[in-house]
Amino acid sequence: MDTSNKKNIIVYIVVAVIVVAIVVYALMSGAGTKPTVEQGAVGEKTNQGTVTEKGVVAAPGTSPISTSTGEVVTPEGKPVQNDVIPGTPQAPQQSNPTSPEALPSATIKLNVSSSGYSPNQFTVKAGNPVTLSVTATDNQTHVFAFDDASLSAIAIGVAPGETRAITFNAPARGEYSFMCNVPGHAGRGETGKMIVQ
Ligand SMILES: [Cu+2]
Repeated sequence: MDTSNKKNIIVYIVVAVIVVAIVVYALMSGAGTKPTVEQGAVGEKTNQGTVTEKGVVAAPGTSPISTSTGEVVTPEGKPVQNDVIPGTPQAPQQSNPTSPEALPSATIKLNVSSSGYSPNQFTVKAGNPVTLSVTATDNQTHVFAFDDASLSAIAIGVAPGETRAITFNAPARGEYSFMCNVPGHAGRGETGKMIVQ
């Protein structure tokens, strides 16, 4: 093998290593996976909710999804925070009582009763806006909450028969368990898991 062939091989190897590094970096950083938000004229209904001046609103009372950044924001336009006390101004806001039929088609709809959550598992995309609804299908009050303190702000409380929703920014990839935090309810099986991909 002469010197120029050796040089060529080295160049090929260097180029291959750089290409692999770029691909790995792109996959790990989620490059190209900007939050997706449906665009439309004010008043128009999309699969994520109704377009308003503040963004797309899934149900009256929920935090809007900004049509410019695709992030769930406060009424002042700042990204909501997932790790604050539920109901505070920085937190994603839960909706007023609604009906499951009135919610946009992209909503992840959970039922809860003394026999548990149904479904008890759902999958979302990291960084994307998620609307989740909870319906109490029995004659009890239930409170949806995550176990992880980093998602403390995402909570939904429902009275017997009631449906409410919340729109939040999905966290980083991983598995996040949830439960009903009314005393005794998690212990009898009101638990589940959110998978973030
Ligand atoms: Cu419960």
